[in-house]
Amino acid sequence: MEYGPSVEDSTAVRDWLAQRESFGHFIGGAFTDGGASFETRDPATGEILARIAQGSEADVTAAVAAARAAQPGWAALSGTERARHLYALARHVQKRERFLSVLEVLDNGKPIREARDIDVPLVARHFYHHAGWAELRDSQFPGHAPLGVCGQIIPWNFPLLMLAWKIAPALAAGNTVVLKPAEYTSLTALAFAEICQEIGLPAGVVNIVTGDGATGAALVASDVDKIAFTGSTEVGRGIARALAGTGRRLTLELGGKSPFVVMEDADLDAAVEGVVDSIWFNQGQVCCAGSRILVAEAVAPRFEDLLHARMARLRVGAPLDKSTDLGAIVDPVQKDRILSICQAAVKAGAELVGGQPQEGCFIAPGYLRNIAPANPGMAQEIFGPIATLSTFRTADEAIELANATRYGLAGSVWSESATVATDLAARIKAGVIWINGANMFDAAAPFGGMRDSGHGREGGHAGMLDYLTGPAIAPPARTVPK
Ligand code: TXE
Repeated sequence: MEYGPSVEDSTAVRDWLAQRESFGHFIGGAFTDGGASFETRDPATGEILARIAQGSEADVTAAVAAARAAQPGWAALSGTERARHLYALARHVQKRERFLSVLEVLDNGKPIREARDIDVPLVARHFYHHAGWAELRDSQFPGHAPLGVCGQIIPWNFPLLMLAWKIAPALAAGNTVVLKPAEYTSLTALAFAEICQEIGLPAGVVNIVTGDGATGAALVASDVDKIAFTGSTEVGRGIARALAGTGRRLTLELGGKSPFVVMEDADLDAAVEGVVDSIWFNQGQVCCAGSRILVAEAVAPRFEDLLHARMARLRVGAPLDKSTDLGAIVDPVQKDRILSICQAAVKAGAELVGGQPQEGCFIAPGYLRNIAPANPGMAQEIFGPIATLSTFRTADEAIELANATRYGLAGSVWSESATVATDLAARIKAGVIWINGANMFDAAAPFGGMRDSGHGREGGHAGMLDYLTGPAIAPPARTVPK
């Protein structure tokens, strides 16, 4: 029996958009109206979805004032009370799982399978996990205090998930927030604002100001106690310069060019599947994507055959179609950026396999082979569905290649030997290493980079510390068992 394409129904989301048309900011528990705005589009079709408010300096100031006013009350709640709100956010995200997944797909272009099975469930998981930390804060972080008001700037590749990574720990610690979503993808943040209203989150605890880089810069310049930024290394550097000497806290989660190391004894089928999860997940628009595949020379021909065959079976197409593997690139500007890096790589001598542009915002999966270490495609983050493929002879050479980057976000090692894998993992300079796996996330596992990939951690105990002051009093001395 043949199955036709099964397409997720978007009627509920379209009704929701039609009722609103134009979205204001979410400040002090209510939506604003009027003011300058811009269009947000479905990258798969080019259709205009809604108009979004362009946040001014005055909007940012109003949002920070609302967050400042709400913060003492929020921090004074018992851990159990704060946890109750975080549990409610988690539960309501789960209840609206389908709605939020479809909205994310329309705004961002990612395949529905990914939004529904990965992004939105992880959003709920982050709020559940951090509800636990809200309850445990005083016992686990004695003497620490919340920072106050946190400004949070997020990118467009995982819009709702990045919101959860930022808001959940901040609230658990007793901070209030002003969050700025990316200009391409504001819609799920605004739907989340409605959830905040629905669960009765105290006004001003979460504020959302939409807009572009200028709105983000206004937030950086505002009277906040911390900036948490995820985005490009260039913008992250500018933010670090702007905050230098102000005493304000800063965490940066920036780009990457993560190595994906396949040793001679690796399970090659599993490793090929790992590449699919690594660089062709979310069209390669993933900060920790395993974008530099490094394969042991002895198995490289066999690995490449398998890779090529698997790549040919991937389906590029309508993001709401449940059989789609790769959806749309988020915006034509990003598509052009990806293609120009690939062209430069080819001009410098690399061979591009697949990776052809298609009509609209689509690019077929691909990889660059025969690529020299100095090729621009090896150095720059492509942030699209194109990996590089190079070979090595020895483990030392693999490490040398893996660390030949200014980034240090993630890495992945494939070997059937636990000794080989753990030895290599320890020698790769990156914040996160996966063994025989890739792009695996959990709210309990701290995520973050080193070098040009930024600093600070999100998730787990380490992530909580980035939203708390240092201990005001010395923690109780530990007794060492004899
Ligand atoms: O990022 P920007 P862009 C990388 C990736 C991508 C490239 C460019 O390589 O191709 O960056 O993407 C806000 N002050 N990553 O241009 O501009 C902006 O409005 C304060 C990797 O979209 O860094 C958005 O909300 N904020 C990355 C956010 O910063 C500013 C994810 C990210 O946008 C600002 C995204 C300013 N001066 C891109 N200028 C990752 N680590 O996952 C912009 N913004």
